[in-house]
Amino acid sequence: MGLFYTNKQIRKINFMIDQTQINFFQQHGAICLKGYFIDWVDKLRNGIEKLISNPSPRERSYTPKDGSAPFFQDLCNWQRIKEFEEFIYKSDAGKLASKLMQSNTARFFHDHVLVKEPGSSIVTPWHQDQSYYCTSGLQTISFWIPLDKVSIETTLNCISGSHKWNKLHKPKRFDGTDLFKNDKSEEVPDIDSNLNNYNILSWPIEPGDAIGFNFRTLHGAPANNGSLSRRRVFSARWVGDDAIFVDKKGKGSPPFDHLTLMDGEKLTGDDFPLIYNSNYWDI
Ligand SMILES: O=C(O)CCC(=O)C(=O)O
Repeated sequence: MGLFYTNKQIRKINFMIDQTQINFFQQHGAICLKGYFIDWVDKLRNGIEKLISNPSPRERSYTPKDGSAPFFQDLCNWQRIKEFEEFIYKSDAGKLASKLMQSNTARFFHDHVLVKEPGSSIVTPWHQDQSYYCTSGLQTISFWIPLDKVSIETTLNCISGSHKWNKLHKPKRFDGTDLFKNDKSEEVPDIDSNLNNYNILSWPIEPGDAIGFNFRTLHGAPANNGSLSRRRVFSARWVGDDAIFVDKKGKGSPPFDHLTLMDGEKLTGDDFPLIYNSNYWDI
């Protein structure tokens, strides 16, 4: 890893988060954080352009059959894109994650870039990220950080309280195919035909805002076809004290094929750096 920061450097914290926000996130499984990452917008945009011009073997982009613009996606690039690594180590995201997760520690899980080009007709289907992951635990958060203005029509939608349903639905690729072979788990319910049954949280977004959501929260996002602007998103995903490795016995997403951790072991190792620990850094 190219960057090393002392605890003092990591401790430069500029944000405020109060108990009302923590309670909101714990209760609803999602929260809108206004302006928290404003200082990182240009840097993350640069990182995304570098990534698009040199994607990883994990790139999974979707090109709509109707000829509209693509939906670019790539994962786990912080070890080679310096702007992403700096964000993880130097921004306040780790401490913010630990506070919202109510965890003493925040460990980085993975980065994910999701760019819907203007006019893209690809809808992100409803899903729970936890179903795709080689980790489990209740203390989790993803920061979905748009680098463009996102209207209420195209923003992320999260189902309030779904992180507490105690149920993980079948993971599917965004083209509708099953992620794991012979997966008999329950399908995601037909939310779009029954919108009145759910309390859906969504917020219009300015660059530098973030939506934080639990890995178990059901979420999805509309197409970008009503919009003339790009929808570039950097997503940073975090786990807390209770994170363990889960052997999904198949190629999850991210794949993390090279890990040698045993089922049930604490999630540690170079891929998952410990970024924040309140026992040492909350002086
Ligand atoms: O950006 C999107 O379209 C979907 C985001 C998402 O599913 C995620 O960040 O887990």
